[in-house]
Amino acid sequence: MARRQYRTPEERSADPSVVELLQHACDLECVTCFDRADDMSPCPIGQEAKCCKNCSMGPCRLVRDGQTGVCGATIETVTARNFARMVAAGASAHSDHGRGLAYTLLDVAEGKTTDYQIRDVDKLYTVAGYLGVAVEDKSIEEIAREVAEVALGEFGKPLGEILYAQRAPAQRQDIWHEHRLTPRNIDREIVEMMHRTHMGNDQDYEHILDQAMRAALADGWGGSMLATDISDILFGTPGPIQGDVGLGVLSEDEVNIVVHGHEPTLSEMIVVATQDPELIAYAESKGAKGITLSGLCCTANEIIMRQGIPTAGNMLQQELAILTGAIEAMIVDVQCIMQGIVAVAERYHTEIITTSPKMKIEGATHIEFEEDRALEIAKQIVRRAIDRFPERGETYIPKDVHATIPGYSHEYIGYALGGLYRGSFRPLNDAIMAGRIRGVVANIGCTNARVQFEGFHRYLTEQFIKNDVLVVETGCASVASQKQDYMTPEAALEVAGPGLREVCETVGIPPVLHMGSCVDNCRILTVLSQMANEGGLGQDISDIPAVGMAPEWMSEKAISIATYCVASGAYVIMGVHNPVAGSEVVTEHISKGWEGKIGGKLEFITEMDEILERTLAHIDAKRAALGLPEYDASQWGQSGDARMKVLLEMPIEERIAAVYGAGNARLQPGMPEAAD
Ligand code: XCC
Ligand code: SF4
Repeated sequence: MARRQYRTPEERSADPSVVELLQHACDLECVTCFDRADDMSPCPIGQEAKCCKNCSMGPCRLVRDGQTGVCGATIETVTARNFARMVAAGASAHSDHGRGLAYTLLDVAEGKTTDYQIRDVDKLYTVAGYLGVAVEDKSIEEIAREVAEVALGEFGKPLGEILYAQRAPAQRQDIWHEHRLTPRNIDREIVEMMHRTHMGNDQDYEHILDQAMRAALADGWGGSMLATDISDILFGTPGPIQGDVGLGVLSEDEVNIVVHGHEPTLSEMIVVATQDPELIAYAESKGAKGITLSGLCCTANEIIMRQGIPTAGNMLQQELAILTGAIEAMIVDVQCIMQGIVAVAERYHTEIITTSPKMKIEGATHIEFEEDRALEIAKQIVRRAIDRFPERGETYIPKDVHATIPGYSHEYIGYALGGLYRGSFRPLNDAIMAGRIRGVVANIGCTNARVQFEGFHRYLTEQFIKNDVLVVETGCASVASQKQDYMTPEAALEVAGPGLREVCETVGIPPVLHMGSCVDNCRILTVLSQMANEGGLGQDISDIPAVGMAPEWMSEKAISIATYCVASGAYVIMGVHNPVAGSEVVTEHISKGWEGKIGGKLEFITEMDEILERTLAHIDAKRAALGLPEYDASQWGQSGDARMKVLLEMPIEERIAAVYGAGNARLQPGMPEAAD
């Protein structure tokens, strides 16, 4: 039998620090997800959604043309059902996260926990407005209690529709009503999705996929949006903050604690505990110089954008982080946590600590987190980590740290563009209308062991900003750009195209904006809505020259996000593989079919350059449909710091000639240079 082909570290990763650790893993003969991916090809039947196991007359494998399941289910029904169930699972994960935060807010309002506070009162008032909670003559606590109660009602109210649907542009709301896509309540749409895909129910692929859109909208405009809003109320609405990213943030001589997962309730308390002078002294008593906290996955996004806590890496770096030998404890809550970390941790002194009542891993320590004793438990966990420090052996930390400025919330972008009193998206719309900014790409989602780690993210982001496309990012994709040094304003000078560079220099923003974690993709929805409402770029999200993408997606949550963005009018491109490839009809339906029906479309494209081409073509087509001038890079770039920088790098003679024209007598070489 032919030996299986293993990819080289360079084939596995576009991030040099990860290449280094993959080589280290190889030297140690430590197995990671990259090896397991090479060891096991994806199941060809499951990959294309040709398998149904929804009842015990199956599992049925529909591999021949025209073949049906024992019950008669067609390939269209089976692929649509499988896709719909991915949406339901993804929507449930985001939404359950949102529910947890609503309960925390209720606890704070009722005084059941004093470890959390309401940090952003303005946001509380804003959200009260969205949820129809009157604020006159009420204390902050009363408002917070009512906001929490109405928010919790959104998950299961018996009548009506989710309130946040009204935050979409009017035309979008009409489209949703016309096709009965407006979610009624969050839980109901997910439950109905599971009901409809049970054996013997909905067997019309279009009808199944309509409900998939409704369940996804309940995520994007429901559970995720509530998660984001309540996180802002409790932990503060993000604004730009300086931070560091890369595995090099791990410390050689301090206790390293890594928080990994998604929910800010846990990580925010660990932040407080690691700053406790008593615990720092305790760490010193064990021979450490202090405590270094860092984050992985979306937890990292949550705490870097609010507290400036460094990010160690993204999803696929979780095992590799432990391979540094430098982590005393990895504290996890929910979502995207690979069981493989326990086996890697067993080779080291690292303790894996699970904390959520919803998740345990065999071989990990479980210390359950309770909101009313949050800080006490956080301190207990930190103390355990410190106790491990004397057991630390040899370390292998890549020297890889990158500066970043994350935290571009909807609110901050409005402020950056319009100022404190007249926060506005007008300058952004104007820049797109003029063609300085060609369009917008939301590059989001995961990293995936089946494709080269960050290969798509890095290549595509670079190409987009070179082509004057403003990029906004969340989740693991954003970590790739931060490690690529694209999330500092200086990146604009180096890489961005001339028009985008002018805008970035004027406003002082990076060409790639960090907008948060994966639930924060709803921030992108509200930004797009405001752009549509601002005027000049059509009436609806589907009119805006913008594309969403998750080229290295892996989770069911990513499928839910893609679906709610499409149902909100966006063109969304996903990479890796097409999970409905088993049916050409369904593949066509989620693309052209959905575009005809609701204005957005979903495509799975596995070639980088094809993603790039289709994205730019879509942006240009939307510009043309709006009657905007054709994108022309040669018009821009004659102003601003970039030109200044080029000038300053020239020898003085050339600089004078460039500024004043050759032979101009006003300045001659040898005259004193102006201060830089
Ligand atoms: Fe998970 Fe949110 Fe995907 Fe990253 S991007 S792998 S879902 S951590 Ni959300
Ligand atoms: Fe097979 Fe139909 Fe049962 Fe699915 S529901 S496993 S297609 S018999």
